[in-house]
Amino acid sequence: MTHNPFALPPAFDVGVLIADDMREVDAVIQRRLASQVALIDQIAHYIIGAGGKRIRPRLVLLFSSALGFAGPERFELAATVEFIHTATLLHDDVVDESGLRRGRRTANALFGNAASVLVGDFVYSRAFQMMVSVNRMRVLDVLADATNVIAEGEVLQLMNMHDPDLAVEDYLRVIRFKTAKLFEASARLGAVLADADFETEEACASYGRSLGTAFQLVDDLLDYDGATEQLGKNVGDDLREGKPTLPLLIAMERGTPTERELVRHAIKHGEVARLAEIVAIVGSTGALHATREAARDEADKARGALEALPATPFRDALLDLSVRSVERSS
Ligand code: GRG
Repeated sequence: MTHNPFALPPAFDVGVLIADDMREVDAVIQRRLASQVALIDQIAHYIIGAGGKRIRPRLVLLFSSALGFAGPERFELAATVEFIHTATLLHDDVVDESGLRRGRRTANALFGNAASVLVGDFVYSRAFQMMVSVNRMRVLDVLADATNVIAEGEVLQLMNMHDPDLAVEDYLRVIRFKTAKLFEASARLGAVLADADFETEEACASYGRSLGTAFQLVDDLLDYDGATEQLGKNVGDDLREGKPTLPLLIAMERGTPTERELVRHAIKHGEVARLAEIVAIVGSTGALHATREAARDEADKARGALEALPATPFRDALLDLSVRSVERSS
């Protein structure tokens, strides 16, 4: 079988329902990635070709279809949110000095920081050309707001680094900004395209927000759980940066004084020498389990929001996605 870089891992395959639509999105992605500048072409194709789960474009497609919109603008906007996501990854891997992404060396590791940031800028500004092309002010409104909030989230996260006393609500604020906002915008765009009423649009946005929050909670717990090859990134990266994520915050709350001190020290100093012990503490205190439960609660909320939508196979697919997003191990 030939390798299809756009195939969704089984855990995220919501069936053949939108398979044709996703192929259309991939065609837009390929067309819109084109640049006469060889290095842009090379790096942009490198990161996009590595695949990824394509969850955000799926939200645009599933919500617009669930609300009866079938115009080609949905492909353009689905590709747009994937481009915004890709630009943030290119920038984030530079900021985090990450070496592995989607099971491959990161663009910064291969091509250098400057090229990664600049190609991120290209992909990001291409996304703006694409969103303008659908000629709807509300679309610009939603995406300008989302990208601004994502950037705020990253800066907030930077300010929280190495702080073992971070409050859970401040941690949650960061993940709502840096991750959930783009999920929210993707879902909302489906409703905007379909000219849905205010309540329906807010329900779609609410699903996206909750799903995105659940998704990041799982992302954070996998950093202390997943095997590297399954995860496609390096376990312990968050600790190396001194990121106080929920698994660590809960482990400190529940651990013995000695365990608490070990985790505090690791956050303060970005110390990974005792990663194995910290992974053990996160497991034995039940912090991993509690983080997964927090994600399940958010996914429940997401499912509740779907009640505002008509019963269609697209809504069923969104229900399914909320379960798989939380139970995933990669
Ligand atoms: C360019 C608007 C802009 C902002 C720059 C660096 C930055 C500010 C934002 C980074 C935000 C970020 C990387 C959040 C994490 C989001 C996240 C959960 C990424 C992983 O998403 P998946 O699992 O990735 O959907 P795949 O590889 O499947 O596409």
